[in-house]
Amino acid sequence: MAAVGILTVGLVASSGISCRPAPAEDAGERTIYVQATELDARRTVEQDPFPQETVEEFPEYFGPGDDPFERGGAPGYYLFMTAEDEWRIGSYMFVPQEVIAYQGERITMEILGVRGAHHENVLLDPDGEPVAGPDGTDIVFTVRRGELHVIEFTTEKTGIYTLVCVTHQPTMTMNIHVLGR
Ligand SMILES: [Cu+2]
Repeated sequence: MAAVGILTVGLVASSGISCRPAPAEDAGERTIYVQATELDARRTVEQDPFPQETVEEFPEYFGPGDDPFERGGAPGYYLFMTAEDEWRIGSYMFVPQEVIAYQGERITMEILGVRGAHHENVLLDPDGEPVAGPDGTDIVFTVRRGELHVIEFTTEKTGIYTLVCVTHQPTMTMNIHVLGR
């Protein structure tokens, strides 16, 4: 009986410790490795005819509809004829697009400019407000192809932080899902 009693006390004590929320400042560090990039495909019209119906159905993304050689619509998307016999389709993105973190973590994010000439970015908190870095200034920065840009911030709120490339909307946004401890 005595042994059972000790075991019971031990379980209660350990469960009490594990349920205590960790202080936000003790949540640790996390490094996230990111590519600023794009995915695309090139096809000859012999392989696949130019998908004119996509341009006409979504002109806000892929327009204008009257000149397939002109690149227009939303800057995050493209679909256009590159030559008389070839077309190209694609979109810009961060890889990864979805990231998980915990509240109170000190995040280091390394963003490598791989494809796309340049990306103008801002980091927003779950309320849509710019996030400040360690020096107190808002995290607003440009990544050019060939550069590695490092940002640091702390996930003070739970919810979804977003890294937004304002150059390439609506496709180029990373969601950082910050969970409570
Ligand atoms: Cu971009």
